[in-house]
Amino acid sequence: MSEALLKHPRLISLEGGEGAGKTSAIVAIRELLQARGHEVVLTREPGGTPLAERIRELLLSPHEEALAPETELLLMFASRAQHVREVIRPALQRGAYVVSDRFTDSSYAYQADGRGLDRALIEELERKVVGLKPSLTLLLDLDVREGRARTSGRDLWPDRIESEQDDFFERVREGFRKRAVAEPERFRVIDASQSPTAVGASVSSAVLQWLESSA
Ligand code: Z5A
Repeated sequence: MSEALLKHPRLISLEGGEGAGKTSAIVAIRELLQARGHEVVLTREPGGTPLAERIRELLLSPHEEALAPETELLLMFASRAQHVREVIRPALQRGAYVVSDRFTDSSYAYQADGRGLDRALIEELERKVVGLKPSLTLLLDLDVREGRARTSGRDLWPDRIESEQDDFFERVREGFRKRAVAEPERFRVIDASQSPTAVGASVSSAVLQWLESSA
């Protein structure tokens, strides 16, 4: 088990609420990095390996028995531990860029700010189980209702977390925004209410500036 938290220079994450447009933004980042000759691994959380994807199913499907917040947190970290060991570390070690649709910031926002779990527990899990932190995190910030309107009608049923009330998602949004203020060197906040083309352009320009400043 690792104790140190390494900010890896080729690990990038995308964060934000439901419907913020992470899926399209991640494609823009891949194109930009590939055009510069880099290998790029796109991945997501929870999930990213066959076993972690099974944990994702457990996390997102509705159950007759309510999932305790602690169970939810530990399953998020079980999925992340597998993902880091099987996909992220090997890719970084061979020199690839890894772009993850969500990473540990989501656990702080959803499980600490949203569910009210102890932040110190998450910090300890992050240090001891994950050991890695992105160097660049793009926060796609969007009004909660606008995000929900974008995704409503997409699925037959909302998943277990999507079924939460707006006040839960307001706490999550606020949690992300506070993290961005606390770590301005790592976060770039993108206005996700713009058109998809404008969001893609803002994301690409943020990544380009970051690449140039870290060269
Ligand atoms: N979770 C957690 O609690 N703790 C953790 O540690 C982790 C995760 C890692 C699953 O994640 C859930 O797990 C998530 C957080 C929790 N729960 N929630 N809510 P997910 O990433 O699979 O779920 P998501 O973030 O909600 O995915 P999403 O709704 O698909 O969001 P998105 O990827 O950002 O959006 P998108 O698929 O790119 O776009 C959604 C729709 O909006 C689509 O129809 C687009 O065409 C449309 N769209 C996108 N951009 C625009 C713009 N700019 N204008 C108009 N319409 C747009």
